[in-house]
Amino acid sequence: MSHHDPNEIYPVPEGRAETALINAERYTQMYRRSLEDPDGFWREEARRIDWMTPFTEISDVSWDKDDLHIRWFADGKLNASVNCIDRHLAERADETAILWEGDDPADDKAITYRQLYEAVCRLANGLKSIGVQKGDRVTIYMPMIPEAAYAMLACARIGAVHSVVFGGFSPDALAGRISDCESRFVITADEGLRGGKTIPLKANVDKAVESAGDVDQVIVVRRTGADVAWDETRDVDYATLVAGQDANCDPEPMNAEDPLFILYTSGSTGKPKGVLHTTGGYMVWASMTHEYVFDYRPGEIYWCTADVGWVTGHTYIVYGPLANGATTLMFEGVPTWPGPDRFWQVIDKHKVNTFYTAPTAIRALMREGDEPVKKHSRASLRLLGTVGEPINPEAWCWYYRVVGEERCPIVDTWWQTETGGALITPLPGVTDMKPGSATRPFFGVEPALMDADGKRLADNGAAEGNLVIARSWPGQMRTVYGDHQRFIDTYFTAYPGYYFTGDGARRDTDGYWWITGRVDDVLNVSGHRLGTAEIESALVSHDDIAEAAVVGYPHDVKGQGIYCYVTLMGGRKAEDEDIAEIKAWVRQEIGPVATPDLIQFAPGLPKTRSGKIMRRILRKIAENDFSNLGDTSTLADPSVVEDLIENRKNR
Ligand code: 6R9
Repeated sequence: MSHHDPNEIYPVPEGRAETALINAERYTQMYRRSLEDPDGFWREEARRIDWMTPFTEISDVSWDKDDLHIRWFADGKLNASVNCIDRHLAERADETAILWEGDDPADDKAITYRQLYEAVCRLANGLKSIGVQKGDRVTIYMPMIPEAAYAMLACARIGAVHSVVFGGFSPDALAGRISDCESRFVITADEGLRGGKTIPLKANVDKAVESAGDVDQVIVVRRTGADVAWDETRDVDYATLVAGQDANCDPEPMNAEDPLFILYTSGSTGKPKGVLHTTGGYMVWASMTHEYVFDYRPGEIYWCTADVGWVTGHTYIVYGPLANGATTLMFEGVPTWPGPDRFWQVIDKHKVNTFYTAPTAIRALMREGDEPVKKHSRASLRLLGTVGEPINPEAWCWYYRVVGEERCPIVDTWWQTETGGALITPLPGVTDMKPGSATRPFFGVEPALMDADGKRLADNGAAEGNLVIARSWPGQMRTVYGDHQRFIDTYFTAYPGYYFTGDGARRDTDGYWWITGRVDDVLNVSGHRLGTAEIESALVSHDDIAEAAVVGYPHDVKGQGIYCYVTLMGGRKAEDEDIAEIKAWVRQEIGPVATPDLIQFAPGLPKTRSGKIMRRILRKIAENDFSNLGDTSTLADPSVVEDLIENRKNR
């Protein structure tokens, strides 16, 4: 069993600072300037984007809830697709823009910047030909195939607003997202293909459109060639649509504050929010964070394993890397198919330099042991990244030691759909790492901590509280589509004058930031604040525990008790002594205050399809309240919930 000292420091690997784009001295100087002279800083930094009409205004922001507006570079005009494609043609038309790896390991292709240009222009013209106009919303419900990126960029080219809906969502979830933004166009595929299994995308769209109503046209890419139902008046074959189109399409000059996309994300209450990002600020943020956080150099192969249905796919598969002229790897499959070594096999096959994935994937692969990793050389790797949830030190260390062989820095990037790109993150040539800490703020980002009474805690020294951001940054979301009041209520009301992240955080004496999890997941046990992530991390550091989720439940004496859902290694069934052992373990790892009150062994945990544990459901079950579990439609495997309820009742 391993123990982790939270202050253990992993220095920037040798030689890295000398070659990195940003070293410690430069970080300090740039960070200071970004806060002290923001206008000067952003005026220069925004030049990384090609503007059709240069901006003269920098920012015009008020977070006052009675006059809330956020505008960056507002008098500038640009087009996102030009920045991702056209401007690279002079120098790298024949270099690979998108390196596609199919679900089947024998299936791959390289799309050059010139080919990307032509594919996007043809589709943009095709969209116009069926009536898509500037400002129209276009829903994209696609597998991870190049056409998904073409679709996003074609929308951007003509000023249509895309709303990508993850291909794993149900027809109902899709319908809700189509009707919320009154989208009249859907782009999809006949079927998706993941882990050797097909996903009936077109059939799902057919169902969704039936209930969503006003969809005029559905464009269908033939991915598997399956026989799908066809409505001659509504359905359009993608290949036919683009076949006769001109391979040039004049880009629409967009105002910096014109919408680029909507992306739906779950809140703690109510239906999903349509997070709206605009063009100028988002592109600056995507490009800048991609370059600096991943220390990106021309010619490198960069792989983010997210799906384009999530914000990580938007910013770090499509817009960020392409804005920088990178080669971005797009993977259709899953980490464990055909074998548990697929990631490492793909890394060797394509000589991947940067690999960016989620802690949940790392934990799953860690369970498979070191052998599948070591079977492949991974010699090309220079940098590793994580995103999506706090990473427990065990998983971090395995990733660092086994996958990266202690030569690759890990960038643990904290951010949200709402933030557009990374806000708190190490920089590879700058930041000494601590496993589990997202470390330090990116340029222009001023994080702060609030206590329960809404008082800002001191900016120096150790502190813990609710994480807010004290000033605007260009990549910030601008509104909730169709519900500006909800935007104000959710993010700017709890702490007037601040953006409220919904996360809790701790800052240590070195000024490092540790995200402790969503604030609704913070427990108050006998007056002590405990992050569920902290307890989970302790649990999974036990050799017998594969996965754990912790929630609070009402406790007569302590206020809240600690309820732990635990999955044992190898699906092993629990014995009586396991409970005593695990309680003692956590007590020892964190302290008596963190001793679990109840432990429920679970064969599986309820997760969203992006791998996030749905704590809301776990809290209800822990509270013995099975009647009101809310929306379970986004679960990867809904049957897990029935098992949990059954076990809870039998306790
Ligand atoms: C990019 C993304 C946002 C929430 C966020 C936080 C959690 C994301 C994290 C992290 C700790 C990290 N989160 N990255 N927590 N360390 N490096 O995941 O966006 O799906 O909107 O989720 O995810 O709780 O508030 P999104």
